[in-house]
Parts: sequence; structure tokens; C-alpha cells
Amino acid sequence: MEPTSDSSTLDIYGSQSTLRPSGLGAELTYDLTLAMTIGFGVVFVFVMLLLWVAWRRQTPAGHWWVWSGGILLPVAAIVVLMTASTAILVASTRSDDEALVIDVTGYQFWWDVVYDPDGIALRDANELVLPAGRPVTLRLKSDDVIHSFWVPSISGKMDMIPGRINTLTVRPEEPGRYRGQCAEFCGLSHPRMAFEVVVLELDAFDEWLLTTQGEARDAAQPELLAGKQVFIDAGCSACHEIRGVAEGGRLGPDLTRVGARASLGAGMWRMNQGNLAGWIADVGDMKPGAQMPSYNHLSGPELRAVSAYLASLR
Ligand code: HEC
Ligand SMILES: [Cu+2]
Repeated sequence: MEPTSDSSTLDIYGSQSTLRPSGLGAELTYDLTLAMTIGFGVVFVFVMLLLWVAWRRQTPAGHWWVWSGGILLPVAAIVVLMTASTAILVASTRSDDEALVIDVTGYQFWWDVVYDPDGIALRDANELVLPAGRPVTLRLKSDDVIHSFWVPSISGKMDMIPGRINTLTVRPEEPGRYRGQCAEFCGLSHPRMAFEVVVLELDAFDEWLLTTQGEARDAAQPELLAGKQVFIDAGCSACHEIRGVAEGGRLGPDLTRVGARASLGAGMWRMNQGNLAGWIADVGDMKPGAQMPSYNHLSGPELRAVSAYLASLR
């Protein structure tokens, strides 16, 4: 199986580009990049012109050129750049008391997400749902090695360091789908540690928060019931939580609404029953280094049942 990078699956991925900004931090950074590229393009052309003149004339340049072009101009350019970039850094990440707080913890190679940790403490994984037009303070942590949180279309990146909490306030603007990626080498499947960001209108976000709380959807059909039983009997709950079914497992992603995610395996595969079955039977093939055992001893019907059950959790 191939990772979902072919064009037929592009629709599940949102933009992951600093050149398509859709959040305050990313927009300011984009403007700075544009200004720098144009400004220093002009400087480059000017210097090339001087070089051409110098070659043509073959007369030694005076001290004035050395002082102005070699010292004054670079110093002025650096001062302007430093002032602009510092101001932009401060403006794009300034904290806000009204901000919604979300805890995001990096693990090899997935993301644990807790909305409003001091209030409703809604846990989810590998996907970040954000309100458009409202500041959100992300408390970034890690429980193993150093990761880095980066959603290029929304904001700059921020390291996730074990034993520390780094806060990053983001201001998403346009509703839509975006893609984030771990930006610090963190082990074998580091390039496969991505995630989805879904930005919703404020009302839609509040409704999402409300409807997503609570227990997992009930298994009604016989196959889904059987799948739920396989989940319990196979010991998946040692690492995974499904609210209302098996609670407390924290070594792997929360699966309460795993079927609602657009992707499987932290932004890598299309979420569907077939990929779920493949993942459970041979996770090492789909994500080398993932810290989950393969369950290739499950029978065909068991595998079908448990993957159908997980796909139904929306
Ligand atoms: C030893 C702990 C452990 C056990 C036991 C375990 N898993 Fe996992 N599981 C993980 C980890 C860790 C990940 C994240 C892997 C990654 O993406 O790097 C994961 C990921 C998953 C995912 C993908 C979630 C997502 O958001 O994409 C599914 C589905 C899943 N496991 C199902 C199962 C099922 C079903 C069982 C039982 C048959 C099981 N797991 C048993 C640790 C475990
Ligand atoms: Cu990482």
C-alpha cells in the first residue's frame, strides 16, 4: 500500500504551505518574506550593476563606496530586518486571555489533543479542530523526544520539549482543511508524523465541541458488536481509550471517534475500513517504528469486525 500522497487522495489534505497563509502568524510571516525577497532582490540587482560598472571602468573605487556599501548599507539592512521580524514575532504569537486552551502532546509518532484541559477536557488525537477568528493558545508538550508543532498555513513552528510546556497562540482565519507536520526529526517514522487541522466557523466549532463530548457511538449491528468485543478481548484498551467502552488507555491515540478522522495513522492514510484492517494486522508495514504491536493472529472475520467497528466510531 502506498501512503496517500497520490492526487486521488489529495482532497483529504488541506493546504500545507507557507505561501498560502490563513492565520495571522502565517500571514505576517508571508508578508515579511515577500518584503525581504523584493527588497533584497533590488539590492542584489544594484550590487550586480555596480560590479558591472567597476569592471567596465577599471578604476579603483573610493573609500566612500567601501564605507557606504560595505558597512553602512548592511548595518541599516540588518537593523531594519531585525526590527521588523521581532515586531512580527511578537504580534503573531502574542497571548490572549480570551483564548481557548488546547493541550497538544507529541509522541513517537502521533499527537494527543485535549480541548479546554481545565474545563471539559475533551480528548482526541491526530486531528485539531479550531475556531475561525478566535485566538487559541496551544500548550505544546512532549512525552518522549523533541518534536516540533508546525501548521505552515496557520502559524510558525514551535518545539515540543519533554518536561516543558511551550505555548503558541494561533489565530486561524479561513475555515477549511490544513495540514500540519512534525518539524523536528524524532525517529524512524518522523516524516509520517503529520495531522489534520480543521478550521470551523465559530458557531460550527461550538456545536462540534458540544456534540463530540460524551461516549462513543453505540455498536448496534451484530458485526459492530462483535468488533467491539474483539477490541476488548485483544487488549487494545491497554493503550487506547474509547469513551464509554474502555477508559484510561493513554499509550496510543484516543479512538472514541477515530472513524470521523479524514486520515489514519497521523495524517498518512485515508481513513476507511480496509486501511484500518491493514493497520491492525500489520502496523509495522504501514508505519515502520510505530509503537503498536501487529495483530496478524486475528482471524479474517475478527479483523473485519474490529475494523468495521472502529470505522463506525464517528
Ligand atoms: C502497546 C500499545 C498498543 C496496543 C496494545 C494497541 N495499540 Fe493501536 N496504537 C498504538 C500507538 C502508539 C499508535 C500510534 C502509532 C503511530 O501513529 O505512530 C496506535 C495507533 C492505532 C490506530 C490509528 C489511530 C489514528 O488516529 O490514526 C488504530 C486504529 C489502532 N491503533 C487500533 C488498535 C487496535 C484495534 C488494537 C487492538 C487490536 C490496538 N490498536 C492495540 C498503541 C497500541
Ligand atoms: Cu515528531
